[in-house]
Amino acid sequence: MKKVITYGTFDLLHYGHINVLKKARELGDYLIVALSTNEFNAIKGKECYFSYDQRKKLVEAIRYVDLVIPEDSWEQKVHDVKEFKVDVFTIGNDWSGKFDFLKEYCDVVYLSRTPEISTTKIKKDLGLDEESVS
Ligand code: C2G
Repeated sequence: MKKVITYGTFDLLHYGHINVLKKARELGDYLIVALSTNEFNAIKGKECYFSYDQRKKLVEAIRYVDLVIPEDSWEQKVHDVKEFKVDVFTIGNDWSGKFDFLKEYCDVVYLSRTPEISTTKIKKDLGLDEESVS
């Protein structure tokens, strides 16, 4: 069984997330999503609308996803690849080149992003971004 892993916040789940998860799943037979905890999002400088548990429930409901685990540090990827015997690490190409160090342990695939949508854009369009709310 070819196992794939990807990482992300997946806040305000949208079709760009679904596209990348579909493509990630198509790289193998089993997809693990390491979902950023709120504490790790704070390290990434992101503030989530949905809690970790709410985001986990949403991501677990996606047909392409087989397992959701927490992502709480930048350093856990090598451990995760070894622990889950992962064959492929994948992520959107906004991260292109950033995780090439994983090539020592598994295949590394950067997937094209869905350009026109983002959680930030959704918040802005709904007037929920910092400028609109302040
Ligand atoms: N994504 C996409 N198209 C979009 C928006 C997001 O393909 N329009 C992809 C991203 O490239 C990423 C995944 O969806 O692969 C999740 O995106 P985010 O929730 O923004 O995750 P990010 O903050 O990039 O977290 O350790 C890695 C980080 O946790 C990645």
